[in-house]
Amino acid sequence: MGVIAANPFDFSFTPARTALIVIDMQRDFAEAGGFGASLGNDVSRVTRIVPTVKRLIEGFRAAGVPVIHTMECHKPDLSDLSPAKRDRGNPTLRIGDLGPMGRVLISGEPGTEILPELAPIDGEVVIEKPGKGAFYATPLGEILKQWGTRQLVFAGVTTEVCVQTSMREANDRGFECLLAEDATESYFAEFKDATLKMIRAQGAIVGWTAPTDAVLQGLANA
Ligand code: TIU
Repeated sequence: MGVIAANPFDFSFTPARTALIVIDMQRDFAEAGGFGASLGNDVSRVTRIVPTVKRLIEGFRAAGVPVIHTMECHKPDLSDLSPAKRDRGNPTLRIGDLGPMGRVLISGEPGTEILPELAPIDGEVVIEKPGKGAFYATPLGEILKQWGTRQLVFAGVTTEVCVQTSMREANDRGFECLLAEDATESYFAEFKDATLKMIRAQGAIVGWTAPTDAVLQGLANA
């Protein structure tokens, strides 16, 4: 058993039943010319957390606890992209359009790739997801069931969109979830802050939050 000093109270976990899920640390959300920037966002907020996410990933690798990566992306024929998603907002580049980093959020395109500093290593699961949540229309739930995973640590972007949606999906599927506070980011400081608060409110109604140092300390002592 391990314990992470977390909010609103300690998070107990069993390393053999735990996994780290790194949400959508893709070039398209972090680099100029990508989808995030095309929506009018300041992407430097995302690049700032890369060293912390890297430290978290390396800690899980060192502890032998699985790391799962997700990528928000769609099939080249757009058959998994609903008009409701494609037409939302007023981006200068829509999903599937050709931009400076290839076709936006399309599987296999350069912009869709995970940032090189955080790239998956051999044997790590990479989930391509067409929705904001990591469980919707993906094999993630089945994989975690096969592994016997019960607890999930989350990191990645953006806090209130794909991370929170995935955490809520996981919570409803019976997982105990912790979000690494400084290994997640939003394009909006106030949205990140509100999300961390709403996750751990009401006695951890969605889950726990903790700084990366506390997560790594809990892993090292487990
Ligand atoms: N990965 C993810 O959060 N996708 C988004 O589109 N997020 C925004 O905040 N736009």
